[in-house]
Amino acid sequence: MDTRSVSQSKRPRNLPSADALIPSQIEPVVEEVLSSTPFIDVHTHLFSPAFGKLGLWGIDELLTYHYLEAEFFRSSDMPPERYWKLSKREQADAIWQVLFVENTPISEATRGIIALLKAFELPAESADLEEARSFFKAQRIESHSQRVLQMAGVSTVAMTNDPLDPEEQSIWMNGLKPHPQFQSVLRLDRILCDWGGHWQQLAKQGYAVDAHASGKTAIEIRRFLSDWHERMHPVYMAVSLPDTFQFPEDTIQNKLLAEAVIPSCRELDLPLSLMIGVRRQVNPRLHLAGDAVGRTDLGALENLCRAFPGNRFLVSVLSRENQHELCVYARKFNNLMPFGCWWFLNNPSIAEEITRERIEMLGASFIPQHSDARVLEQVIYKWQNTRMLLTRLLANSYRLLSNNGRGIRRQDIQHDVTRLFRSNFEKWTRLNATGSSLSDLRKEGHESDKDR
Ligand code: FIX
Ligand code: ZN
Repeated sequence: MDTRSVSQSKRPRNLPSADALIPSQIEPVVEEVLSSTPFIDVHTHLFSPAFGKLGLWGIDELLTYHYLEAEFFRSSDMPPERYWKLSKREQADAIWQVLFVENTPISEATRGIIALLKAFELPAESADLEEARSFFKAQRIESHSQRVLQMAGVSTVAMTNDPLDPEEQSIWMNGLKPHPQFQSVLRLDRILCDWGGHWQQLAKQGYAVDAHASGKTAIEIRRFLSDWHERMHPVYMAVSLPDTFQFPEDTIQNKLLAEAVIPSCRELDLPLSLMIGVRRQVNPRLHLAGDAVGRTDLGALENLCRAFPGNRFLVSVLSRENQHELCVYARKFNNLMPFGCWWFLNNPSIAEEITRERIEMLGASFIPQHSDARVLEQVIYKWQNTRMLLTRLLANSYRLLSNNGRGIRRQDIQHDVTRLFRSNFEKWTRLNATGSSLSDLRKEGHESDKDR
């Protein structure tokens, strides 16, 4: 018996088109497309130069990144209380000595520092940081930030802007010139995760809110959000939520979410980013490095996506154990866009597993990565790593597809890479495509370098 199905036997063989790549060309073309496509970094803690001291950059900030501080406390006998009393420069020296001089920097975060030093042609094995310090001291932040984004292959970054952060607030209130490469994001952690500690700030600004979120509170928060929308022009609103997050549940947080934030997002046509699964301050002695992770009940996300089909949700979950479920929910709800391998997941082994799973389950309908950079130059090594990983993963997917009988053309690869690292986000946030290519960025970088 002929085992071919009727339709198979009648259909002419689907021959690869003339411009299809031969298998050995696939990986180099994927690599080339990834390196020439400017990415959008959809979540960072960076600031445009106009924010002054809030924007972190340079070797001392890089070495005192909280990822490295956590590793430092594992290899040093210095108690955290003593470390916090040191100056930033002394802290950086201590971390360099322990993690880079006395030990081999094989962890992901320490390797990142080495990659950065190499990118700026700075010594990676010296006993002190003097040369690196004088290099960064000679930079002007305006041209340096442009050069760094160009080196990272990133056209645009999304900042994290909390209107209740006292330092940021005054900068926004004094009027801030928007920067085309630094998009703002309205972060709601203070409002949604600690209403008790922050409602009075809104009340002082003239919004009729109260501690119990009763009466006109929800309407007034919507007015507050719309005022800040006018001031900031954010590309989305965002909140990070604990692993214990439940929805629906009778809490102030959920009341504010359902009656203020979600309707505001709909009205202002903004997505809401939910970053779920953090266990804040499990070890307060470590300050920012003291947060951990917990598996969450993604039934809460299911309920939100189903209850609010007119809203768009950008979602990252911190626990490795929640990743497969997130993909399943994204298959059920097209108002859900998974993004990034967040924080403790941004390691090659875990990012590989998650990204492969997402490609297999969602094709190109997700955003593979964000840098979460807190210090400007981190975007260089973080995006270098992402491009390296995606080269392997995408090339493998195209090889499998080619074996299945579909010709792969350069334009197919370009289409997918643009979708993954630009247009999924542009479409979700209605961000206008700038159309700037990496060669435009390079030109801009060169020009500003000359200005120095
Ligand atoms: O809540 C967040 O946006 C987290 O990404 C950060 O607060 C966290 O400390 C971090 O830097 C993770 O990469
Ligand atoms: Zn973050």
